[in-house]
Amino acid sequence: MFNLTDTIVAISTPPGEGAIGVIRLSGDDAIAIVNKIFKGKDLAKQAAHTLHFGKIADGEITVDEVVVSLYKGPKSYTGENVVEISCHGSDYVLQQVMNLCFSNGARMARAGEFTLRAFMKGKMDLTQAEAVADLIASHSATAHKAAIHNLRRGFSEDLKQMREQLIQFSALIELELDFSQEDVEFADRTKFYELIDRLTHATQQLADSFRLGNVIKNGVSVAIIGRPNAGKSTLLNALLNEDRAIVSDIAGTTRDTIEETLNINGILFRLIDTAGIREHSVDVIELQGIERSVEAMNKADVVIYLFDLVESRKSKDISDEVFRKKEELESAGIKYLLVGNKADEAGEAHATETFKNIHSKTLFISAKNKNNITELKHALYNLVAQGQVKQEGTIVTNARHYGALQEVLKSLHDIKNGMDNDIPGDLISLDIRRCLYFLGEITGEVTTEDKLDYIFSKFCIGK
Ligand SMILES: Nc1nc2c(ncn2[C@@H]2O[C@H](COP(=O)(O)OP(=O)(O)OP(=O)(O)O)[C@@H](O)[C@H]2O)c(=O)[nH]1
Ligand SMILES: [Mg+2]
Repeated sequence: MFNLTDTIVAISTPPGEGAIGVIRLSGDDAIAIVNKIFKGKDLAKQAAHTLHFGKIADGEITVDEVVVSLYKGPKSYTGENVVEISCHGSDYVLQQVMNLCFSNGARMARAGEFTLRAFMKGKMDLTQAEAVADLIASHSATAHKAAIHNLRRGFSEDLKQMREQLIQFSALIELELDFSQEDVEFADRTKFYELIDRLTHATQQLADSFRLGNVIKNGVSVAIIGRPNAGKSTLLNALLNEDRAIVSDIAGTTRDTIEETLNINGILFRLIDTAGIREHSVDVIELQGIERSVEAMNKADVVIYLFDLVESRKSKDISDEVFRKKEELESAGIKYLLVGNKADEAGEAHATETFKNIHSKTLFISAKNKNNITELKHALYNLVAQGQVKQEGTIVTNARHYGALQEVLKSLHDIKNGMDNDIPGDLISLDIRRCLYFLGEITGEVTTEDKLDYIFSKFCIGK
């Protein structure tokens, strides 16, 4: 399915004008192809890892002045001959150079094909290849850190050690099978139990880190929900520290949802300000806004339910509603914070007294005066991180890895069960192989072309 013998070419910089634009070629003929269109030194005679200034020409016509970088396989990103042509960053120039590469025998690279080749040539394993994509897509310090950790084989090393320990043991068990007549035990069962426990613990930790990993990679959506005039837009502005949303004392000011991102301790939050929800609106536009609010609430990872403490002094309706909402959110399994606003006007004493039953889940703020906003940010962060932000070590950020880890856990469980029930060695051996298979699937030691195709097709061209 993969043709790995062609020489491939792609523009590796994003589209649009830029100071430079880079065209990358990889394959046996990369140097020969560029040599045909390059006016300058004879590239065939140059050493690897060198830079050369010259022109790219189409016959007599100069297309651009460029710098060419030469890499000779296997010491290159893909493990093949690689040439990068740094042109001036004009879409037109880049397209002309691409055309010249095509007419001299290169073919357009498929999405992720450079990195696929690096994988196929053993320059990196799958977790590293995937980390390349994650690194390029990282928008926050934690996402960046997780990607770099994987790019530098952090995760691969964890898995390799697990695999090696398991393989050793499996070899001993298989040896026993060869001597089955003699009823000997080479594999010390107590040690094996210990090993399986250790592996289960390590795998469970990796799998558990995915909840956070997912958050790191994709960010957290936070819907700010509440009655009209509760101060939702004021809160959005206070969290962002800018006047993003219109604030007024007219109930029903916000009509549409407004989304902005906020970085708290390296995790990206997408804050969504919504139209205030009231039961008896007759305004068609407001009703549509309310519909969107409900939708935002249902889709959000976290809901901030904001209520007005001044109103709650006037009527018990508000606190009743807050208690009801709490039940609702809890039974829907939605993560939430209950936040009482306008504490500046209502007074903390009233607030603490009224909401003492749900005290641990409630925060009192003044969005207008920016009081307790830092505490609210902490609460948001803790809600998603829940004390498991590890500073070091692997955080699983990839759903594919998570899926495979679940299978590893299942097989470890089966191995242990088998031993508990004294099942024959050859059956235990099968479970061990299954476990090894799924460990190997993560790094790509065992894989199929279909799977690779699926993984790399999500990359962009030129990567
Ligand atoms: N005293 C006081 N007033 C506040 C506070 N926060 C917001 N307000 C006022 O409450 C009113 C409503 O604020 P908004 O932020 O527009 O309320 P909202 O929840 O977005 O309202 P809708 O968009 O209509 O649903 C404005 O007059 C704000 O100045 C606060 O912390 N203290
Ligand atoms: Mg508003």
